[in-house]
Amino acid sequence: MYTLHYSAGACSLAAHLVLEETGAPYELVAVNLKDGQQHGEAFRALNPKGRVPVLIDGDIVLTEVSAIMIYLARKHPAAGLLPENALQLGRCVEWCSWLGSSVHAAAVAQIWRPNRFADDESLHPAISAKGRLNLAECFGQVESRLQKGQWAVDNRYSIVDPYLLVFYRWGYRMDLDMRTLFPTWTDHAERLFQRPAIRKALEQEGIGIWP
Ligand SMILES: N[C@@H](CCC(=O)N[C@@H](CS)C(=O)NCC(=O)O)C(=O)O
Repeated sequence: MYTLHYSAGACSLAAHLVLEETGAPYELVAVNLKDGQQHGEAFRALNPKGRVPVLIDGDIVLTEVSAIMIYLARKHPAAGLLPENALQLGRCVEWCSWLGSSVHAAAVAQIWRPNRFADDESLHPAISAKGRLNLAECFGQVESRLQKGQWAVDNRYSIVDPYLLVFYRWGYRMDLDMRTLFPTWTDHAERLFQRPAIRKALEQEGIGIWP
């Protein structure tokens, strides 16, 4: 039995979606990020970085979205979430690495957490504005790399697809009209929403895709 520490709609959603796709039993533990629970002693003992997601598997404590998704995919190969083929595997890591760094840790953080980049609050609007430009460039790249009717890597469903959904949802929270701006990515999100595992995990978190 796995335990996933998550926060509704946070990047931990990708790990949750993958966990649900594996069909393995798990329990969810909600972490209240707004109340700062991630900085409390109990949570820091699990993850000194003070972030979700955290996956517990027996004695194993694993952090970082991509690491958790890769671990789960390899532990449950029948779910077919991570290719064996060297190039396809490389493509999956290429996507995950970029989504976790340039998109999440840089662009998104600049917009939502400018305090990570400068203590001087007068600089925060400029940092967020630059984050919006960075995000627009990244989202444009997602749109041009995806192909209508296809999954991200060689049209083979993988851990990359649910990870993309996290950012698609966040687009709306940043007041981007995702449907109009990114029609191919929207088609991708709509196809994800047809998958029972995706619907179930979203329901468990009490969230949807569209506002
Ligand atoms: N590099 C980490 C990032 C994790 C992360 O930033 N999680 C956010 C939620 S999306 C969080 O826990 N934020 C709480 C905070 O920054 O205080 C990963 O990929 O798992």
